[in-house]
Amino acid sequence: MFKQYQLPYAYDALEPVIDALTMETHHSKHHATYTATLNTLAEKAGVQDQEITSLLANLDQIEDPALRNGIRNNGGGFYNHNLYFQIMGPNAGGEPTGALKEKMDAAFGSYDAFVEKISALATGQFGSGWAWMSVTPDGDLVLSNSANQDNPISLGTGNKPIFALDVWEHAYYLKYKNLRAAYVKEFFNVVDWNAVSALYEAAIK
Ligand code: MN3
Repeated sequence: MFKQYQLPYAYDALEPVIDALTMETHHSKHHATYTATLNTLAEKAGVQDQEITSLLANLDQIEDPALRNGIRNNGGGFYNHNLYFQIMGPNAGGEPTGALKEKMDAAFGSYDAFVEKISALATGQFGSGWAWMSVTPDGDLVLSNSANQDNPISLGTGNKPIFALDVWEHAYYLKYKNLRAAYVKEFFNVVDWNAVSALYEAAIK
């Protein structure tokens, strides 16, 4: 049974960057539906007891193409939003600190350069998708984007995502309308770098 990440903050806690109605719809409708559908499909495929990361890394184990595709999309939607909601928070923003900051500066040059690079990936993703910062098996940091609910795990990169930026229209359209770049620019004001640091530390262990 896959359990949806429960928000430790209220739907309106990320105002004005993310409006309350977007948060409520995103978490209680979109994410809840991905989770429920994943549970139904995983039961059918007999993979309901696997870790989601292992399941997404080994989609080939599911022989039925329709089930495999459904689990790729809904399992991705489940995992991706768990991460996205986890790395946001109220009274957040600012810049990373400690070991994560040092690693990001080494990988991308500076925090501003990181923002520039991942923003380009987020705005440049054609159609629905995501932008990512991930840890490689060697402990390096890399940026990427992906379509639909794919992610670095389901794409078989072997990398562990620690930062997820949702650029599906449902993530921003109520407030930002067609202006994805405006949403991406504001998004960094609600990033909880303590949460990203914790994910980084776990990923390099
Ligand atoms: Mn979404």
